Amino acid sequence: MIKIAVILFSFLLTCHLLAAQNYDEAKVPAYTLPDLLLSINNQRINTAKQWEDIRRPEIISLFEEHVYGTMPKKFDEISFKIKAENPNAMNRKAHLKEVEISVKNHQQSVIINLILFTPNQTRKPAPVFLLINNRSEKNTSVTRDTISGFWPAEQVIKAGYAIAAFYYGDAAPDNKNSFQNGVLRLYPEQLGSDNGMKAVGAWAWAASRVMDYFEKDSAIDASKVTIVGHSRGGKASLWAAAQDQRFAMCVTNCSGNTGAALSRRRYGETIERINTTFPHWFNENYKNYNSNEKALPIDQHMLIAAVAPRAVYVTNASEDLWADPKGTFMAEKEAEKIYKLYNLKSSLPDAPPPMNTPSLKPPLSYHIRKGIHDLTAYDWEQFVKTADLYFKR
Ligand code: GTR
Repeated sequence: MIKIAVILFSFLLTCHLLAAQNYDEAKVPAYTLPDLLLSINNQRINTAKQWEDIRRPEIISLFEEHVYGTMPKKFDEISFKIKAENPNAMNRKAHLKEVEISVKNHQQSVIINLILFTPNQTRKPAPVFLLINNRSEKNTSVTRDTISGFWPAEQVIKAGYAIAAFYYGDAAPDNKNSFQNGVLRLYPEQLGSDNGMKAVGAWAWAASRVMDYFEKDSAIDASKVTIVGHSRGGKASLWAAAQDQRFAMCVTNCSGNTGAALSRRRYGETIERINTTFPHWFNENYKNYNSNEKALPIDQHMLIAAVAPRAVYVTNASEDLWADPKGTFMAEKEAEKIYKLYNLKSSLPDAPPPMNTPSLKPPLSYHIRKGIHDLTAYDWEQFVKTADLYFKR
């Protein structure tokens, strides 16, 4: 009887939360965004140096404390093993490496399996796109028996870039009962603290370990690594690039709430909703902001800004209102202030551009694709064009 009552109660609660999602622009509450250029001690930030010395580190700590959890920097050991290799993959167009990245800490270990294709058309170290794969591993098939727009490796190789991916579940299973069975085994202390990282933090941590590998592979130009993520993977790619400055460019595709969209707008998915459905993504402190966005000392424009002066590509899809396209574009627009400190001019238009009309020019790029919540060959085509401009190829 009690069990039935509990099930009924959680069902009603979920219905209530679902019904509460707003898609009406007129119902977006009035809000004030936290000031990017005002430090916690009320110091005005006027220069790139002040930004780098004071405000940026402050913002990263605030995101660690209130949202994604602390990012562990140390571990006892890292090793890389080439498990399989094929220098003539993709009809001789690419060199395939399957790399086992093994990290040890406190006698525990985690293995991140990296799939990497480098282009054979050049002998020079190649710039690379790294995808945090949050969908089926079929998308990153090494035999290429499946070719998908989610990771269009042939297309990217043809453009002269290396392309890589790891499966996010290697770092943290995407499940509220088992997310601990990955990177978090190395850092058990994180689990006991309210500001400890959970799954999104672990996915971003793993991306940094892949970066550690890229720095050792002479086929890769580690100064030209683009980290790509879609949706929950896009929240992780943005967090990875914000705090690990070795990533030269970040793609955050349809990342929505607690990705590139402003939380304070409460349009589409909200903090309460995301914390309820996915309690294993963000830290415990973040739950204090359920229906209480205005108490947050940050909003997501500050995460995009933390990537400056490096390049960021933000996207949306026209049918993906859940991810709040307007609030996403507005967040990116806000970040312009920081690029300006570096004398970097943004080419973003004043209002969101029409569908399928990318604003490509780095360092701040944006497009809204016609269609559903997805990562497609069209999106990748634009990322490659932007990388060509950014890396002057
Ligand atoms: C949804 C979630 C979004 C987004 C998406 C995805 O259910 O509400 O925040 O992460 O999943 O990852 O595809």
